[in-house]
Amino acid sequence: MRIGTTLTNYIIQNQRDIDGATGEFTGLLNDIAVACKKIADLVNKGALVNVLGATDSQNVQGETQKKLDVISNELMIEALRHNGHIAALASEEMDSVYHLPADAKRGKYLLLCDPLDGSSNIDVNVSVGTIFSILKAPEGVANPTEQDFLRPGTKQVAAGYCLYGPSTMLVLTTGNGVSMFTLDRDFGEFLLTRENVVIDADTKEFAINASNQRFWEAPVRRYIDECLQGADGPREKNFNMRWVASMVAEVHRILTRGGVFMYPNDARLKSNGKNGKLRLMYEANPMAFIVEQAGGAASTGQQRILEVQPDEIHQRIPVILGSRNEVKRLDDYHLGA
Ligand code: AHM
Ligand code: MG
Repeated sequence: MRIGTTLTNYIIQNQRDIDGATGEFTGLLNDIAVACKKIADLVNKGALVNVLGATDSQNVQGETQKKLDVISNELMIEALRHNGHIAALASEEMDSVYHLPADAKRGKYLLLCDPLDGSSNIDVNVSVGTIFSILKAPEGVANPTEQDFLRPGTKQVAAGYCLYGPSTMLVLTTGNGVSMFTLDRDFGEFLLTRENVVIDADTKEFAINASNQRFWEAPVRRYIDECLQGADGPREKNFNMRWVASMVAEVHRILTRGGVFMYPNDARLKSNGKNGKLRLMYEANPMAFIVEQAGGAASTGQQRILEVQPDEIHQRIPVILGSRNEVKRLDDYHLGA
């Protein structure tokens, strides 16, 4: 498609490739884009509009919510609840499924989102993002329940993220490759700036929070240890390391220049009863879908992320994703352990 075409036009053109899609799907992506533009505006203005800092409330994960976490969640709901494109919404910032007002028309999609991922970065003016995953809603159900959301990532109709960085970019897959759009603030539109994104199969760059090293399991320890030995070790090449602590920025870098990202399970998380840190349904699944659509891979170390059957909306999962030969190597190390 022509570089510079608007997101709306792009979606209309692509809609025919999506099984059973009607104008509703275009409408839904448009609603999400509207919310993202509003969030982008607030993230950009920051202290000028008094949105930095924390609230005194916690989300279901027991994490203190930032003001912008709460506002972004409200903006997503506001953009979606009256337009008739979704049947229900689930978010990192809400304990349970959000049901539409009784008088609102029900649409045929379910939306899962992390309205503002990487929010520990807000106050230090580093990139954050919105992540979303779209599933089909069950037919004829006015108020879908948590059970209706619990589908593996392979069932996603579309997924994407919006990165609030030096530029605001929306990255999207509808299962037919990955496209990137850049927000033109003069026109208020996302314009197509890159299509058919491909992640190199090999890389010399990894991303992991190394402060957790002493808690890692043996396969991750071995992998990172070998990377750090560089040209003197078994990998026979030097590696570079990055950690933004913002998954959206991390995945965007990998889509741009390759790499592997890991947030594995570890002894510290396990002792707190957690299976990894990141959430399966609105962090790992949408990112796994995007990465696979760009020719990369996404795994728990034991299993393809997209095939994991969820047990609950806020379920956590170990995540390894990016350049496929590195993900394969990590899978092999897990298998051998
Ligand atoms: P959040 O949803 O509470 O923002 O947490 C998710 C973020 C990811 O963006 C990032 O990869 C990770 O948490 C960073 O974790 P850590 O602070 O442990 O390095
Ligand atoms: Mg998050």
